Amino acid sequence: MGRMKKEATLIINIINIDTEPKMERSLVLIKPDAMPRRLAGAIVARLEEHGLRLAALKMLHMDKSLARQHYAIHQDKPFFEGLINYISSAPIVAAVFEGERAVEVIRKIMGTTDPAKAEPGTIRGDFGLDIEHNTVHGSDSSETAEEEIKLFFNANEIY
Ligand code: IDP
Ligand code: MG
Repeated sequence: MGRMKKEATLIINIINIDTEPKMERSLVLIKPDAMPRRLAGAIVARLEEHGLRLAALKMLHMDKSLARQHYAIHQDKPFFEGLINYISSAPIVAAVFEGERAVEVIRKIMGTTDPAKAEPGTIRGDFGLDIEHNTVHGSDSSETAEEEIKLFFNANEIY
């Protein structure tokens, strides 16, 4: 292939990568602090209002083993044991949402980890109580999302 043609092909490929819709899935957890405050429906609604498609939904009480697997990346952090106790303290809602760049979009709608720093209008900014009791979980990358989804849902529970 000539140099010009190679360069043209490269440019076309770059344009395609940039414009192709990136359909992703993300795991969302509505954490224990949200449930007694009757926020589950409002949180699902906020995500749906942004055009994200609900692909799976269930209520469950996480046991410590599932909690440790889900938060394994934080096992050496000082807050790990507290986090495991908290997330397994009461029933929660787990959901899979799908959409273009769903991981990034959901993280924006959730707001930053610490509710004190999260923007008003975000789920954590509006509803979060403190850095631990921050109302929602959303996967932090497409790869982690697929791993996390497998912990909570069988393939035949995802639509
Ligand atoms: P993320 O949920 O925004 O991705 P991570 O840093 O992955 O934040 O932390 C996972 C979860 O651990 C947080 O959502 C929060 O519930 C809890 N957490 C994070 N940092 C702290 C902390 O400094 N103290 C107590 N809990 C924390
Ligand atoms: Mg995280």
